[in-house]
Parts: sequence; C-alpha cells; structure tokens
Amino acid sequence: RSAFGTVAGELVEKVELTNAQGLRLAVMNYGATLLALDVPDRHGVLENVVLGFGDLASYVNDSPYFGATIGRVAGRIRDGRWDTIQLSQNEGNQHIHGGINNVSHRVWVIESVTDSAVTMCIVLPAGDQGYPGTLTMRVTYELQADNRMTITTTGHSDTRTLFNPTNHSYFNLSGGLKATVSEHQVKVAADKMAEVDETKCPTGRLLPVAGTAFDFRSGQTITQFCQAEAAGLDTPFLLQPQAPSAVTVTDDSSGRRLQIATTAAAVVLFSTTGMNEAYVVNDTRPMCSQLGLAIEPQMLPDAIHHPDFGNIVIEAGETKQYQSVYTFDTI
Ligand code: G6D
Repeated sequence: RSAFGTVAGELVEKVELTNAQGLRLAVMNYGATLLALDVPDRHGVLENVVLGFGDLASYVNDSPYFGATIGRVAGRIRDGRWDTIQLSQNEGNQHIHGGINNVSHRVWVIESVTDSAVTMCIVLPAGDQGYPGTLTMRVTYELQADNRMTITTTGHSDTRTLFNPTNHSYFNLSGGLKATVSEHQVKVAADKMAEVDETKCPTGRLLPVAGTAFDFRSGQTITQFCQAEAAGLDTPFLLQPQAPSAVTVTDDSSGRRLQIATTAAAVVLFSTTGMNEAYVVNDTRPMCSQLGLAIEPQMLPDAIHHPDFGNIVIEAGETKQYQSVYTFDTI
C-alpha cells in the first residue's frame, strides 16, 4: 500500500497484490480502478495486460475509464430519463457511465486489504446525479491461486433505484503493449446483440448475430471483424445464460488466453478503433487505434427503457451483487 497522489487534497493510494504463481495486480482508490495486471506469457514472462497510466493526473484528465469501476449505471441511458426522474446528462442528451461526477472520478474508501484481496467502498447520497436512494457500492478485487482475478461488486440502497455496475478494463494480452489487439482472437458466447443508434444508445431491438459480422460465437480477430465493420466494436452483446466462458480472448504471439465468466447478463465490447490520442499509455506509447479491447460485463445498457433487457432496479433494502472471474492461462 503506497501513496499514488492527491485529488483536491484527498490522498489516493495504490494497493498491490501478488499470488503464488506471480500474478500481480495493482489497484487505486480513485475510481476503484485496476491500474495494472501482470500475467505470465507462454514462457512464464510476467507483463502487464491492461491499459493505464503511470500517474494520477492522467487518470483525472485523460482517461477513457481505463480500469475504472463504473456506477451507478454503466453505458447510456437515453435522455438521462427514468420515468419522471432527470439524471445528469454528460454525453449530448444521454447519461453515460453514471453521469457527470460519477464513481470513476471519486476517491473511494479502502475498507480492507488482505494477502489476496482488497475491498473499496463509496456511499453515494440520494439525489447524486439525479438518482434516488443512498447507494453503498463495494468492489472487491481478489487474486486466486490459479491465475484468476475475481471482481465482485455490490450495491445496497435505502430506496428503489438503479444499479448496473461494471469494470471498464481495456485488455491487451501482447504484454507491455508490444502490439495492438488487432490480431487477438475474440470469442463471445452471445446469440444476440443490442442494436444501437448513431448516439450509440440502444434502440431496444435485440438482433440475432447469426449471419452477421457480430457473430463471435466461434471466434474471429478484431481485424477480421473490422473488414466488415470498419468502425470497430462498441457493442452490447446478450450472453447465453450460464455460459462457462462469456468472453475468451487469445493472443497467439504471447500465448496468453483470458476467459471471463460473469453473473451479468451481457457484455459490452469496445475496440478503441480510431482512438488515436496524444496521451501516452502505461508510460510506453501514445494511445492508438485498437491498442486495447474494453470488456465490460454488465446488464444491457438503457435496460430501464426496454422490458426484455433485464432488471437493473434495486429495491429498498436490497443488496445486489455481480461477479466476474478473469482466468488466465496460455496456449
Ligand atoms: C464505453 O460504449 C462506451 C464507449 O462508447 C465509450 O467511448 C467508452 O465506454 C469510454 O465502452
């Protein structure tokens, strides 16, 4: 546990965990963010496989939610409306990733640190970003012995409100950003996707992936996908229930494979296609198109407006929990 900087006079700390196999993770309590995750390649070489920054200021000023916890609600809510309630609008008319002053940009409390897990907590007052209910959010990052990282997120509210959290890590399995993710093989256990409009907000239609470029059921590379869909992925997929691996990503060059299982019903994949930015990622190289693949397990975005998108309402007194397990091995 060490100091990582200050935000508006508040101390931000970094916590590092290591397991017996050498898997290493670093998190910080600004945004309850995953800073780094070192994973062995096929020769046992440990390298970081997530996008981040070496300094706190870049997280405050430049970050496209690198590794951040997202809440209260991930993705877009059309017009920022929930019945008669107006939520803060931070992308045109839409509310995205929890609104203007969302949990990704706040300092959380570090509640506990053990050899294998760290838990962070934040209490959001009623009316925050327009949402009713005092919501307590907790996130636990845990390392298991067999190169697994588990992220568990809970929400508890005193009033009926909305809750659809995610972790917004961008993966690049080449290690140390040696290559882009263009040649990563991506497999998604989804028969359907949510159609989105020009604002990237769901239209409400669930479309079969069969016969389209969005069919990732038997796997394809990002390059293959972009040959059909040049804009890349920024797409919500509805997962097959109980799929043992919702998303599998394989990088032939390093041999690393990531399998994600989740209790959430959907996943948003965002391929950073076209994202050429001036900022430098991991103190290594400038952000460029397809430098990372964001994999966001969550309930479908804008679910509150579409009855068949799943339930993101949390009732008064209820505690809701989502868990995603990230398992690494090599091929
Ligand atoms: C999410 O779907 C959204 C993207 O559109 C956005 O740009 C990104 O978060 C930062 O993946």
